[in-house]
Amino acid sequence: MIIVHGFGAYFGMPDGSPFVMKTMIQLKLAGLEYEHRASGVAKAPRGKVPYIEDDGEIISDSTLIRRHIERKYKVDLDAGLTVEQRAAAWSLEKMAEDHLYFALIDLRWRDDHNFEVGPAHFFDRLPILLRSLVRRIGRARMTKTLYLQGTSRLSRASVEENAGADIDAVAVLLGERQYMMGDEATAVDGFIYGVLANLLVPIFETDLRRRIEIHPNLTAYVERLSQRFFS
Ligand SMILES: N[C@@H](CCC(=O)N[C@@H](CS)C(=O)NCC(=O)O)C(=O)O
Repeated sequence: MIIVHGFGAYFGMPDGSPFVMKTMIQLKLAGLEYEHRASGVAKAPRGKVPYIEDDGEIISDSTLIRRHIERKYKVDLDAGLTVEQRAAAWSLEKMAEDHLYFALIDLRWRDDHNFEVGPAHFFDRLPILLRSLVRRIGRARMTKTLYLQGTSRLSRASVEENAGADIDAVAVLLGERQYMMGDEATAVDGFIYGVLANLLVPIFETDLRRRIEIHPNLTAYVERLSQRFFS
């Protein structure tokens, strides 16, 4: 059986990482069973989750995992899509992964309240004497990543405005459809669901939750996928 290594369940989400949620959904779409483990990044080959173990083979990075399962198990997670639709789905997924996602983590790691109620808990399993030190180091490392990536050089208002435009774009593209690309779920639904569901987590203070909630099609979409994949 395939093992999916992630952070484990946090904040009411099946996993603390939307990338892990993407992989979990894509495995379900491929009809493959898996065991989900809360391993964290300590043994992750690229220092990030998700990574999977499949019959002794270790694959990290959600996109490489998707490619692995499509090749090995001869499934097409975009079955039924035209070449143009596949291109649109890929662009949409990468906008969400490489832009909207960074707003999600910027709002969680940079804001003191959001950090305390959220990512600070990623360190709870550490021995008490080490916990606050490792938590500080972890936050400093993430802050540096966000600075190098560029998002945290913007004001919070600009981060939310830019991410709000992503959310509005997803809402327009979804329209009245059941899934992002039509009546059937495809690969792109994995991350779009993962990131929207995380932005809706009520303990975090962010305008982006309200930005999603003004689009009833988006809240219905998140509810529909929660029911189908994680109920
Ligand atoms: N490109 C990677 C991104 C994965 C990623 O950024 N994972 C985050 C969690 S959402 C992580 O493991 N971060 C830990 C770290 O950077 O130390 C993928 O698609 O799997």
